[in-house]
Amino acid sequence: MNNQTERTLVLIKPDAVQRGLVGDIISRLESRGLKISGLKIIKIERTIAEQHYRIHQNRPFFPKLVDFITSSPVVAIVFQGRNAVEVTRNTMGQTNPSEATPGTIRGDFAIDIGRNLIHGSDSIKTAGEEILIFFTANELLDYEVSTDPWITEP
Ligand code: D4T
Repeated sequence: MNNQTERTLVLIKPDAVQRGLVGDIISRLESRGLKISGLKIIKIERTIAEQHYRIHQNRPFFPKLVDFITSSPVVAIVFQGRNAVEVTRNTMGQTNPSEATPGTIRGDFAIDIGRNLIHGSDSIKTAGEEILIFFTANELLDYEVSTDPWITEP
């Protein structure tokens, strides 16, 4: 992985899995130019969810947030590419889907902040921490594809 490449954690949340939006969401991020480094479907355990969302532990919505993210399977993905953190966040759209710009994932498919389809790490530092919660080092692959120089200027 060269030093301009970042990795970010994406969780395709239970609402998106239940609604059959997994393929569409992956496709948007993949066609943007991000590469899948790791991918799995999991049912998140409560202790893991509480750890992942610990920054919100004193907010009123915390119990419902943990209930929701543990209610049904999620797809966990590590995406890799130049500016992966920022690119993923702006492809997702605003946290509150009612404010998200059309053309973004949330802006096209969601209306409720408690059902906002996708999580993406909010900084490079957070991404590093979050990836470690969901993936071991040997579950993440760094590989080249022939389109690399057509997506990112070397
Ligand atoms: P996640 O973490 O799910 O990617 O969302 P964001 O990074 O975009 O937003 P966040 O951390 O501020 O919120 C985490 C998660 O909590 C839900 N939420 C948030 C909620 O249900 N009610 C609220 O008032 C807020 C602020 C939505 C996302």
